[in-house]
Amino acid sequence: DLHHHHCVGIIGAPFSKGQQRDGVQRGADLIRAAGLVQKLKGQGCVVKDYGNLTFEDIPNDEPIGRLKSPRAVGRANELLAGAVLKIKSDGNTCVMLGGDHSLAIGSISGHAASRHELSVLWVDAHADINTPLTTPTGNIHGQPLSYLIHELHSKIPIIPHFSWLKPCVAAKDIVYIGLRDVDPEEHYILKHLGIKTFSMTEVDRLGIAKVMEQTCDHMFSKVKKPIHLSFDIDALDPSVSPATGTPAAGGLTYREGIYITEHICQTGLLSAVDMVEVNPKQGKTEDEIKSTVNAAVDLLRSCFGRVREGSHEPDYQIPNP
Ligand code: EXY
Ligand code: MN
Ligand code: MN
Ligand code: MN
Repeated sequence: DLHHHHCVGIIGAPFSKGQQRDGVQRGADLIRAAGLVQKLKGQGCVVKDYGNLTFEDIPNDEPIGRLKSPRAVGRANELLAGAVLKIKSDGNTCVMLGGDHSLAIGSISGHAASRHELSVLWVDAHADINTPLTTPTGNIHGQPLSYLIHELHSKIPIIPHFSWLKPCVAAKDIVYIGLRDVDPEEHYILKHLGIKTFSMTEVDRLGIAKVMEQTCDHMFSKVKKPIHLSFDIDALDPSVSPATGTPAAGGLTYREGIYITEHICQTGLLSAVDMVEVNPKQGKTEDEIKSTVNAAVDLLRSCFGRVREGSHEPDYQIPNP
């Protein structure tokens, strides 16, 4: 609401090498061009845009085993982790605009470096928890959580340009919402580690309000940790956000997405947000791109206090004639 202001620091990460479709590197600038900064300011946020990171080209980045572009992904995430740590140290809630979801490696690492412990809320059609040895595609955007989780540390090989990375999240501190396209190996990992998941089946069964109640019960069972929200736009149904690289039918409605972000805002514990996988080149029409980008902007607005019932300044007076 308007009664306390959110300090928001935005970092753009125009990076696409965690997957193979061109265009996703343009997500950050499109979300900005749709008026994100002005809209957040208009709802009372204090916003600092830290601009876009520049990622150096890494020649001869040959696959390692199945892993594609390993050095580029490692290096990009090292840079991003530093930028996120700086934004957190400046006292902001960090917004990372992707780019593909491999960027969660750096975003969560940088966030964790600024805080004792985090809860991670992963909103996605996919589990993104393949290891470098289970990945069916070699795309690192399908793997970020395996690099970040303590319990999987022994399953991650040594990869060049990843030596800076230390696991920083406990399996019990992760909650998923929106799953509907999970590889068998990933499903084993989720069950084996006892990770809390609300697939689309649970969203259907419980409704989004109970899902969020139970999500918060799980995240706050002991101490109230800062929340890292990692929002993959493909969590939403492709009818809402078609401009994304790996769309999956049967996703969250626009309203369910907004309910998630409104609810997380109300906890007062939101500390960093990723908004990833917006890919304009995957939209078939201008309207498809617009709908996807607008959904991303609206989700971010409700992360930072916008509520659908409306709001007003505490000292507002009806004008006298
Ligand atoms: N599970 C598949 C893989 O590991 O390649 C697909 C991953 C898609 C990941 C998208 C971004 O969330
Ligand atoms: Mn507020
Ligand atoms: Mn993802
Ligand atoms: Mn996804």
